[in-house]
Amino acid sequence: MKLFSAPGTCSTAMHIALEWIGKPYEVEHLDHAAMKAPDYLELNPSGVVPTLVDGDMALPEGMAILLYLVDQHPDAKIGPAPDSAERKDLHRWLAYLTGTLHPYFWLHFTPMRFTVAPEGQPPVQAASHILIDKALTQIDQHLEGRNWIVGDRKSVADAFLYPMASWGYDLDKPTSAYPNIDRVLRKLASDPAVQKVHEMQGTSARVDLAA
Ligand SMILES: N[C@@H](CCC(=O)N[C@@H](CS)C(=O)NCC(=O)O)C(=O)O
Repeated sequence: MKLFSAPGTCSTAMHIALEWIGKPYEVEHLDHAAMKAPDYLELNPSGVVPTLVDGDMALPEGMAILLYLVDQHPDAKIGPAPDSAERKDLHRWLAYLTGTLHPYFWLHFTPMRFTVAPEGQPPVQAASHILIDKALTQIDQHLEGRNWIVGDRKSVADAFLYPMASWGYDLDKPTSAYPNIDRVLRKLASDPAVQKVHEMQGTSARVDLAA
């Protein structure tokens, strides 16, 4: 398997999942220009990371990749099996994380894509902070009294929360203001697989593990 990724982005989640699986894989880190190059656009017409290549197959879209990895590697137990009662919860939370929380961060990071007026960018960012707070509050409430997002073991849903909530540490209302998310992020930041991913990316955990 080969993952096309970029340090610190959402594709960190798929990289963590590959580490949890523990089988040989390759990662290629792309910069912005490489994501828009014709050979990469053949694999991922959106020109974004992640893309997973497995044999002849190239699969874009984070949620699709994470579910593929769960199902192709059942022994790794990185998500509930398709016939289990908890599987619907994995779908629900992956859909929310990839389809709601993640796009809210696009408004924060790339406000210029959401307004045609330069003076419109600060209000777009301000709106993103309200939306991100709403989503992180919902996730934090869900995590109250729980160890992980789905069931009682870590899953690809937690892996996807990791980069999203890591971005949140830079906001005016930082991720540390959401105690249950902060607790899960701390556990993940201490996970050897996550630490290996940081090392391979040349990044470091945003959670202050000493605090
Ligand atoms: N719908 C895609 C979105 C992926 C996405 O937004 N990736 C970002 C990094 S977190 C990216 O590559 N952005 C580059 C760009 O938008 O030009 C997915 O879920 O995989």
